[in-house]
Amino acid sequence: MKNMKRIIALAMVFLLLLTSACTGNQNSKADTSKAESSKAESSKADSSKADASTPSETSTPEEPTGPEPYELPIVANKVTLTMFSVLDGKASVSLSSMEENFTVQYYEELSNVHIQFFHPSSATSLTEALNTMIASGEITDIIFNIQSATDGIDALISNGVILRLNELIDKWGYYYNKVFEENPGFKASVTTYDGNIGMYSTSRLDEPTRFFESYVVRKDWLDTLKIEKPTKVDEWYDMLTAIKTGDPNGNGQADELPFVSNSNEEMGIYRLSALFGFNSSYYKQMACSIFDGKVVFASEAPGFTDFVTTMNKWYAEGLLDPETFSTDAAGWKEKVLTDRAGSFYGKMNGGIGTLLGSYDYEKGDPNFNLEPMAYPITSEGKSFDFFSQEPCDNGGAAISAKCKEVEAAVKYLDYMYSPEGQIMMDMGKEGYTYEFDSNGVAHYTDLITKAEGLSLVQAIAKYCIGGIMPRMVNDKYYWDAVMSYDQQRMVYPTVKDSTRERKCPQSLKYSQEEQSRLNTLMADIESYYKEGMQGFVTGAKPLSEVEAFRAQLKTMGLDEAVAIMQAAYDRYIAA
Ligand SMILES: [Ca+2]
Repeated sequence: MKNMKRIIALAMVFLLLLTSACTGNQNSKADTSKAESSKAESSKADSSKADASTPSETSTPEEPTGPEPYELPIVANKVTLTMFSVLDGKASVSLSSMEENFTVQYYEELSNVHIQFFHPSSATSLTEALNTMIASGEITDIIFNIQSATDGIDALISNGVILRLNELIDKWGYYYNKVFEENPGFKASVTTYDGNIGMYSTSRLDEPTRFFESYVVRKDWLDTLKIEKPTKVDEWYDMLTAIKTGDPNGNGQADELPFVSNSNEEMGIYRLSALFGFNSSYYKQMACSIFDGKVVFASEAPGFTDFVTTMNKWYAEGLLDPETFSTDAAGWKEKVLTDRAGSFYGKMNGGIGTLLGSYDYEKGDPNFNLEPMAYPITSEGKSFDFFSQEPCDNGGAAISAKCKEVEAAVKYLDYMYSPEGQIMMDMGKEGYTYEFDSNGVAHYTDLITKAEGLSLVQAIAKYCIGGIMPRMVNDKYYWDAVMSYDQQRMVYPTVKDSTRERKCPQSLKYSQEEQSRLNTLMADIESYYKEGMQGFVTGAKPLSEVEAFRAQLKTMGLDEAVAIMQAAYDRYIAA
């Protein structure tokens, strides 16, 4: 198995070598020659052998050639770094600090870097905790969740709170630099308006890991009703109506709620605007879409009137949960688990997986089944995805300007991006917390899957750093290992082929002035928009006022806000 893995790794290195030779990346020579030497335990001899294969490097040794690969341990003598990071609820069930986490200790053994964690109290908001720490001047060496501080990255750098990492990555960030080279757009995503890189960003480098949400339906009800999953908008209406009128839960009452909502992250009717070819969820890119290179706010999208009119009709006909704007995650789950909900928008794990796992099949319907549905084909003949993730998340870790062990801090974060570091963070130690099967798929061992009194994700959080801070990369092994049901694995193939041509990029960059102006404008726009949407859907606001609503948003400065976003989008495209 190990040999096979190594052969595959070498084959991939060779491919990379070819690819970067063709694209002529600045740092490709130094990087590709070292890619195979990333194994933590591999000897120095390996890397020096690799050096010999890069003749052009030796002729101009003074020229910057990008970061050098390195071996663990990171430092010869143990150093301690302090780290601000949230103690995830899944870990706090069994740990009082991440210092007790097995993989944190294992990484310390390999790296010689001891991490002293500072976990903010769950009683204060993250923003408040970060702001307080920054104001006190007593700042940890590594700061996770830095994006939640009130000051943006550029301000934190210019105020001397955190380090600009660009030059440090050039010097020591071998694996992060490789990510830049292998993922077009990634570097632009992590670079601020002022050209700073202020953090190591959390990321999803393997494509399947970027897809973990979809529409979900009671597949057993569709079978009972003898209908297929809908692929077009009118088929959606037919499906919801059939659920409403066909008594699929068999209790003789029309008590079914054909589409239910979870108001958290606007996982409700806002996600249904994809049926009309635009994004209406403020939670996602401030309700913006891209139409032919233009940033368009929801109320200005061509399908807007059609969307709100349809939602109003569906609401009036009882096809949408009457609590669609008020119910929380608990309320939504309860409706699914008590056989009242027909469909919803939800997550692969927290939705499909959790619900399949917590349903009472003995008391309830033994055929209970949830499956993902594709984004439907709109009247334009296309299926639009607005909600998948990009390789670069918005979160990440910064390094304090007061850090005394900068090289160790950079490399501690950087190694998490190496192939070995990725699987170590997510899965722990091979042979102890995980094993590879004969197909090369990593599985958690019984230590985790049979941990007493802990759910799978809680057990993972006790022993590994999969899915929680301070890991960097959500890798494909973890993505796969946390799925207990085939229905969860169906999400990626179900939604991956939709076009993302109208999806507004997650990380548009603004100058500090632009950001502050945008925040001011959007604060009022957001509340007026959401109030209006709720009114139109529920009927509290007559549909005859849609035009006045759109006009009012414009008087509130919508055009100016969109112009700021448009400029940022144009820069993003040009980068
Ligand atoms: Ca019924």
